[in-house]
Amino acid sequence: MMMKMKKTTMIVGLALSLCFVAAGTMWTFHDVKAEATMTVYKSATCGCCKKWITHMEENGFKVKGIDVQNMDVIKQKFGISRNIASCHTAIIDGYIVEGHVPATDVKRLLAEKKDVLGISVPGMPVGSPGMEMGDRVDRYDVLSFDKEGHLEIWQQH
Ligand SMILES: [Cu+2]
Repeated sequence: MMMKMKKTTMIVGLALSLCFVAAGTMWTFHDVKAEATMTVYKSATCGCCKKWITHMEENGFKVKGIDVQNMDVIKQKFGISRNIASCHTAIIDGYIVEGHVPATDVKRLLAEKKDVLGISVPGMPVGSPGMEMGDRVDRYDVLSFDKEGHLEIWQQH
């Protein structure tokens, strides 16, 4: 009987350590997912869009750029209102990333899995990733938005 109990304890212990290994593996998978392929809709002539894609790639994202004739169609398709719109629209892991959002904010969005449609940097603030112009850096906010059009400050820069 003692032998059997010891064996059970060992099995429980083994199962627990396997759980920790599994949890560790899940974190690794999560990291990979955070760097899932991002699709970026942009116009073919948009230079700052290309620069933003380079910024994302430099931060570990796999990016697929798609050139479209009319970005208004994309904004309508994804329900991006004028007050949060920017030059390019990206989709990753079911989220919308609109405009010159820093890679760190996208990573946080994918990690926290907040119940929002996406995040945006409205317009094209100077100094945001892809909008570098010498030493000038304007302050700007990354906003989160939901289906109802509620906006919240996601991160201040
Ligand atoms: Cu731009």
